[in-house]
Amino acid sequence: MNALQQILLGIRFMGLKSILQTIQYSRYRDRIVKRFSPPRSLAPQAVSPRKLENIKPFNNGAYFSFNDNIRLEVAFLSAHTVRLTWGPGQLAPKYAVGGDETIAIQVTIDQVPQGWQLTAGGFKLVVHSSGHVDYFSGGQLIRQDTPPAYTRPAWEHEAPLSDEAVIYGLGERTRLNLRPGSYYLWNQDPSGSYGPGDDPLYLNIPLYYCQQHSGGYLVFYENTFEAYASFDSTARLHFTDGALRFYVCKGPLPYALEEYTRLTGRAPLPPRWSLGFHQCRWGYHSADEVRRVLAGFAEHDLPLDAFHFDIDYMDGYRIFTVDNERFPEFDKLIAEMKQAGVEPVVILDPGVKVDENYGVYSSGMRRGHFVKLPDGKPVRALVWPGWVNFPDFTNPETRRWWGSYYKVFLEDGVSGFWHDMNEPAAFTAWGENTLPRIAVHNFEGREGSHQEAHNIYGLQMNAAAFNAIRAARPNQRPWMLTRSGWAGIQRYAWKWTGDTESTWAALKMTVSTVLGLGVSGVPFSGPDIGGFSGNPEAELYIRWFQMSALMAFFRNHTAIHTERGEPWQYGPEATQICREMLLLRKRLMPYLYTLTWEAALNGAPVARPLAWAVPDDPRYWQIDDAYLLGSQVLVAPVVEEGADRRSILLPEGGWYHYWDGSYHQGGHRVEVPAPLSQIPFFIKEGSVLPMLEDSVLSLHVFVPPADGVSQSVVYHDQGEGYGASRLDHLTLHRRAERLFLQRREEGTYPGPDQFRIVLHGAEPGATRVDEQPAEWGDDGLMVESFENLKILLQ
Ligand code: MIG
Repeated sequence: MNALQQILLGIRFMGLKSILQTIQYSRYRDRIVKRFSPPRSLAPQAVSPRKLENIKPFNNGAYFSFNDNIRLEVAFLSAHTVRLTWGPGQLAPKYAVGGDETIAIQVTIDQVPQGWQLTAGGFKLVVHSSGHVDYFSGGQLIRQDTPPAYTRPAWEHEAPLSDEAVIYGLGERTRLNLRPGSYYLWNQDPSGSYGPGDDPLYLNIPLYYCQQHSGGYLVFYENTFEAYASFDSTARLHFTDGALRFYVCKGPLPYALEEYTRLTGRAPLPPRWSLGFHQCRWGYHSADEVRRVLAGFAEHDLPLDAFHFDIDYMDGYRIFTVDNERFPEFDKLIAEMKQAGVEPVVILDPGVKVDENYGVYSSGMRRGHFVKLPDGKPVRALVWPGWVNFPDFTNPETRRWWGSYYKVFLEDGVSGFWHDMNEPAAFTAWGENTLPRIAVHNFEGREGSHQEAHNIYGLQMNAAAFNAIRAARPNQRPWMLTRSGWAGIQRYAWKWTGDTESTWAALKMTVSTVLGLGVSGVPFSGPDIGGFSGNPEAELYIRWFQMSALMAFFRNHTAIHTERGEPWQYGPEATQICREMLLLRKRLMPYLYTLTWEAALNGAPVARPLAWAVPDDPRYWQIDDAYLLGSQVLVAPVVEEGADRRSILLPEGGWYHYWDGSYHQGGHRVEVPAPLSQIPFFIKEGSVLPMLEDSVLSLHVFVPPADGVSQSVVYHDQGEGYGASRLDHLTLHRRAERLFLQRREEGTYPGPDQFRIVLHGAEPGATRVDEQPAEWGDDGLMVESFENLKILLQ
């Protein structure tokens, strides 16, 4: 978009008055920035560690002192993770990495010719007297740090990359492999909409995973300041302030993520309904309109699980209010929805309208909850309600105060919360569309600038909400969706990919964005179906719908001023295809739900890059138009206009094509039909895929053609709350023409006690269930409860 188009679009979205106000805000901001900026001092000289002066070992590491007051602390946190902290510089607040760091790991420290060697199990570091640091895993060199450069207050850190290395991560990006490329780490609303190449976006995390031959590793920099990253012959990170503290976790990727999420926390189990289908649109203007939309879903026989209220429901965009004229008796509407099995979700923005007659504002003012200028006055900015103040979520008092308002909606029965504009985003005519950097935040009492608080603003907004909801509704699982965040955001919220263009390129890009978020520790995410800003043709809409149905977050959403986006707006064929996908999603629920359990257990994302399964074959590392959905399913969405076939390089092993049951040997490229009604996806041989069919749990067994053993699990609980759970461990064993399926229960949740067994890729003959002969029906073998199944294959 050029500047004029941007302005015209702005006028259309916000009206002329608001545009004029943006000019006012931009001038105000420039004025205060000028007034409060410190005088420029002479650029300091860069210094680097060159000479080791002193070393002081401790239980799990050592302190090193270098020339020019540069110091390094090395601390092993496990035999897989080491933390390095180069100073001077302010440490980050404990918002991402919490918990107790007293680690019972024994580290051996030896003097070696280059410097000092620290060993913890199979993980070894050599700190050179010259400031270089080498990392070894099982004796193999996996990474080498160049001595960092400190140019007060900025740190620059660099490590060479091997030729074949690919890089994933940095939070929300538009590409999967980030190499070569340069990136900016500063949470930002791209304004309007975004597509491939736009950078930065709403959610940045200074974390990357390096996938390479000699064993991969993950690096997470615990530094919230504005930063730059680039990956070419080296990986280079530049932090504009703060201490250079980072964690290195050894690969392969699943292990590294398990370690990283041990540090920054795991996503809690979500309520099961959140895996269903969510409907949303900006511009559902009244309760009547909402009712018509819900009726439309019922009429068209389209199952709906959640409905999101966008900003239209508010009274003049005042947070925690409802417009009583357009949405009278909101609590009744909410109750009606829930009665119909649809979970209501409301949007909340952080900006609080400046209005003396509005309780949230006056209370916040009275108690000093807003972000301030250095002179103590609250800083104003412009968003939907006009002038607003922003709550300071780095203040524990403010978090409690803000959290107390969720009760308003919890009492009405609202099920989930959607946090938008929390980069934070403000409307401007020029300059940065956020708060001025000189603004002051509380930081748990120690104070810091917006420069430091900006990237964790969204994280702390979600922390405030999560803790409040958790306390107010102790028997229900909080569910939140966020646009911004930072490391650790997975503990609180799911993430949607924001305002994407409605183009084929953006559809394809979304795969990369979702995979990159997953590698960055955010296991649950997904895009707006059809893209946000435009009017997709039916074909693009259908392809987008199909792909979203096979991602964690499955929501239809579109911008105000676009055409209506409900499935039936695209005609009967589209409606039918969407209906089938909705039903498929429902059938897949036991599998998807088990994936949320897995994410909660070890941080594994729902959607994973192919490198997850084939870490030693570089042919797979750059595939950005396909993904693994858990460990048993591979999805190859159609992301090209007009395509009715799809080719894909399948990982080693055998794969069953879902739609026609054909068997394909992995390790090379296969091509399958992809008519408009089908998104290609495959199930790995040896899988036992749990599906809910006619209220019975079907176990779909994908029979391996050769001898072998494989494991699957199914997780069960009541889908909400914190009660009993159960895992079914399933072991599938093929020996010649005999197939054994063994089931072992762990945990006390009672159901299910009936199963349907369905075989794929082989015909069953004589069968015994717990030693008793059993008969197969037309649609499989019904069994009550079982421990051992023996099937003679025909
Ligand atoms: O300035 O609430 O990304 O999903 O519909 C735009 C209105 C504000 C941006 C979100 C989008 C939402 C819209 N919001």
